[in-house]
Amino acid sequence: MIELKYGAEMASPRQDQAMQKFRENRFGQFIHWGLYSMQAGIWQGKDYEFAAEFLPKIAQIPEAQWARLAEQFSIEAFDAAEWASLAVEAGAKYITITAKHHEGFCLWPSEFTDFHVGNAAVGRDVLGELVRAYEHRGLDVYLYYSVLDWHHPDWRYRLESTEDEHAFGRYLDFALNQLCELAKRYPSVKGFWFDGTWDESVKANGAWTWRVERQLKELIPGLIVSSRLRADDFGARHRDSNGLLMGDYESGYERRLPDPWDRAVTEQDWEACMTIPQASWGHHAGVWAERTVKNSAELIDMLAHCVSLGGNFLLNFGPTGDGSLAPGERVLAREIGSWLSANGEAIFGKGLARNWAYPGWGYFSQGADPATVYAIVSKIPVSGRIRLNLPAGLALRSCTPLSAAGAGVVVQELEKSIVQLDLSGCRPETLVFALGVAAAASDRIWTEPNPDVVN
Ligand code: FHN
Repeated sequence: MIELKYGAEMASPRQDQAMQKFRENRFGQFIHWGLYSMQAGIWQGKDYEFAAEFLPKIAQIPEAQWARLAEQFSIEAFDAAEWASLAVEAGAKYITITAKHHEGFCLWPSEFTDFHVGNAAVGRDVLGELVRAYEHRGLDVYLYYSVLDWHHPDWRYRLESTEDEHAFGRYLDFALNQLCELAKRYPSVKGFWFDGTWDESVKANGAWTWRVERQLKELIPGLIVSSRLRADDFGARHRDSNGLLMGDYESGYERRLPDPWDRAVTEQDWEACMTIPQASWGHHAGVWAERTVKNSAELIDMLAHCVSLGGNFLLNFGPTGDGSLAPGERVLAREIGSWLSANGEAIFGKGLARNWAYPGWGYFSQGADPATVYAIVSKIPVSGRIRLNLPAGLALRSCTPLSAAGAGVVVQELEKSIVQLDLSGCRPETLVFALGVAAAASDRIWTEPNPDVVN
């Protein structure tokens, strides 16, 4: 073991109530919203095929010109309560909001910069409105904070001179002040989600990342901090130089999910974040983004994938520049929510079904009840039939579809420990079955005909 001053603080996952809640939530809504939402990936008529929030860099827009967009940020259509309602309809249990993205514009009136909503055309504490609205609807709120800041004159990508070191030292003081300000203004938030921490300048300041985590946790006991904040004494990120996770959960899965066979990932808490179009987090109005939009079946599959490996799924939404929710995203949110209202039992508070191998046609999940396993069937084969290979010593006692769509299932014992589900009579959507399992008492494993079978 290498001696570290700023490495991991825990050798195993946190088990306190706040962390249990994080784990049970499983499905969160990510919100990317800022000045870039008004431009929506388009500058002077040109559609930039790149993440909308990167427009100032991609279109090489001078900083002062970009900053003037705050004068147009009047967000007439913004209604925090409506946003919160849609999150509830989608079935999300928590929300992560970009308090400040790389552009540096703050959604709260910060006393440490002039570049904030209080000075923009809107002139209100938009973040405060969102925190209150989401909490009022029972959702946990997390704040996204980009350490990378394109607007601040003291930001440095790397430290090449004493002057750089001084400037960046001032920047780190500024960022810590802002973070403490956020924790004091919104003490009910459950966690901080960090980003923009990959540059050499931040990696050279592992001590600062360690201090930030400490200070925020002193201000808000039980606070949850993503691994992306942290660097250790030697600049190792997420995991310290001894391979131990820093922060409270692994937040490195971005627009990708772990291999479904990967059991190692279940040894810690983790969360994957995902865009609806291929690669834009901020609202993008271009054809490129529209062409790559995922459908609700794909997103539900990803959610189930994460849950089956004990992870959370944070699905991003990019509201438009006037504050209204993008129509396509409303539809997706409702479709996911409608699926969750029938099948959420297999998702919330569930995780890895130990001893059940990845089946290929979907996923297994399980909660604390050892007698129930959920089969989430997202890829129904052309034959309409799937096989359940039961772990040794277990028998199937019941197979109950969670939604009416699965009512036509026909269950058939093929041989000891192998059961076939014929789904050709079911409606073609992601089907979920609650499998009642128990120790095998005899060779006959399917005891009662399923009352729901339509044959
Ligand atoms: O550059 C950002 C990007 O805009 C977005 O915020 C994502 C969300 O995970 N994080 C960064 C890329 O890793």
